[in-house]
Amino acid sequence: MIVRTLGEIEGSSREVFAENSNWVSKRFLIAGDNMGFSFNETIIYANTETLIWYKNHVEAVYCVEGEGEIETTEDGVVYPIKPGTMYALDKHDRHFLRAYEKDLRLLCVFNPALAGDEVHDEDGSYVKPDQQSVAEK
Ligand code: 9YT
Repeated sequence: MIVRTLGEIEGSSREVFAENSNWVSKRFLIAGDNMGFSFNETIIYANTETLIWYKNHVEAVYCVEGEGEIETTEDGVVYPIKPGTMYALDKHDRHFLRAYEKDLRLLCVFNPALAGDEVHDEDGSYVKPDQQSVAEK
């Protein structure tokens, strides 16, 4: 059984801040936990836009707080995000993620699991699992 609290994550190496300061990811479950997926709470800061393209992962995202939108870059379709909305990047969809005037609080599941220390590269992606360094357990 694994039990963790937000208080334990915050201030530890499982709390990862984006290099562009657009988000913080609190990584409750990472690859080293051997669940086959990772599970994060992510805060997307208000009034930000982030280009994301998870070429090497699929991700499901469930919004519990805030308001924003995603825009898929291939076709320009905009999907509103608010509490109760889930989206899944099942096709490795390249997209902009925008938070409006309040922070977005999102619960995120990645497969394969994140090693734990990933931040986006210049494409907005994370490295392949076999290129990952293994973060703190
Ligand atoms: C929704 C999303 O992908 N936000 C960027 C951070 C990511 N969720 C993460 O690493 O937790």
